[in-house]
Amino acid sequence: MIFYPDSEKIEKILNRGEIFEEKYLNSVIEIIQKVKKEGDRALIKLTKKFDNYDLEKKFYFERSELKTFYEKIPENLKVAFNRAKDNIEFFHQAQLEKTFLVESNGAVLGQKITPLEKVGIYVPGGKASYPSTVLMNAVPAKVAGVDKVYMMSPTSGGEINELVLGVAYLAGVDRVYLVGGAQAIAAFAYGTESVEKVDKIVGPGNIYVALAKKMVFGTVDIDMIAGPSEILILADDSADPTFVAADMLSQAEHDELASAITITDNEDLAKEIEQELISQLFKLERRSIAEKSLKEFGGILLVKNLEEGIDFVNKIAPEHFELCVRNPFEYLYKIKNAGAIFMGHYTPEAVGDYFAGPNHTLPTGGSARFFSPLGTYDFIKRSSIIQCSLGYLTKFGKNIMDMADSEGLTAHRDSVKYRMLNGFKTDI
Ligand code: HSO
Ligand code: ZN
Repeated sequence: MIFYPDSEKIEKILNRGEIFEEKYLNSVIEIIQKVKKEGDRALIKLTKKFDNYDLEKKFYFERSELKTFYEKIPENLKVAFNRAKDNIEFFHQAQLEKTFLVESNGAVLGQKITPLEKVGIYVPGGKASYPSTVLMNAVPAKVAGVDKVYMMSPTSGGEINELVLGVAYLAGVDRVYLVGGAQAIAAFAYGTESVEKVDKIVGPGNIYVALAKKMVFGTVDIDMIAGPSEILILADDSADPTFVAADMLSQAEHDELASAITITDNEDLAKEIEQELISQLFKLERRSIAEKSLKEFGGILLVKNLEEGIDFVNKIAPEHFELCVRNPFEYLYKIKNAGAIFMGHYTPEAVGDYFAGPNHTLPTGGSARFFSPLGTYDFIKRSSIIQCSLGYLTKFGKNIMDMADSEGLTAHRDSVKYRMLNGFKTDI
């Protein structure tokens, strides 16, 4: 499991975001067109075909119906999810952007913040149906002031994840449709008789969902294209191999395509982590998934020194990054590309996955180079504001007219000129 900077594995890890498969594209286009044309009828047919579920029995749950699922949640979980919700709310409130006005050269300039009106959240079905993801997607939307939050989640073979529905109530979701796949994304983007068209679609999904989101982008906004989950750990000699191995496995167990890597400059530690991985893997419920993931995209990268390690961190641009070192704050400023940074020996990624407050929807596949975590800024838009006076135009009108002339746009020039000439009539 130990590998070195010159090994082939590095290339594979650096190119991990490129698993976009064109062979799915045609069927996604077909599904989108069908939903656009036939609306609910297409959703009913496709859901029968792909999920073996009859939407005509139950198409969606209204908020009032979701409440019964919330009430059924066992008490210990109710406490945990409520605490997590409060933490997520607190963090995202701190993230809110505000409308502002400033004065510049006598003009009033500003930026007005307006929440999106309607948002659609996609929550995968089956094994990857995580109630924590419902909180992480819906709570920031509500904190940002989104009026309607709708959710789509497929039933797997007619089975409904009741915890997901209960947590949807806790998170403030208004309605849950029992629809999945590319057809769910198309319904959100174009609307059907039963589905209200939304302004933005967020949430993870399989390759069909990801491709469909890419295709409807522009008709609606989307958050990002999320791929398999990843963790990268930078460990120095102070790291505990048991903790490091456990954190690697916590990511590897998500998906066979997940990536779990530790970078260290300490050979003894590397060997100890390897031993720990083997013994902890043995006890894991999802052993076969974690094992495959480690083999394909995981391992321990032994570097000359931590400086070289940090270069790799920034190149890999991981979704989750743990600084398992003695003084994590000494390294923080050197980290340029990472979705979430977990500091020190007592911050396992799971704390962030479930509970602390920052979002667990994070950029994967190296896209932390340019994407940020999901946040309240994803659920608002900005409008700029300008207010001038006659005095302003008297002072700067000539500059503006000269610029308009230089572009040959005389109507632009005249819109300033008329005001300068007639200003005494309108400047009130
Ligand atoms: N690590 C996942 C989130 C998650 N973990 C949900 C557990 N449940 C992607 O960030
Ligand atoms: Zn996780």
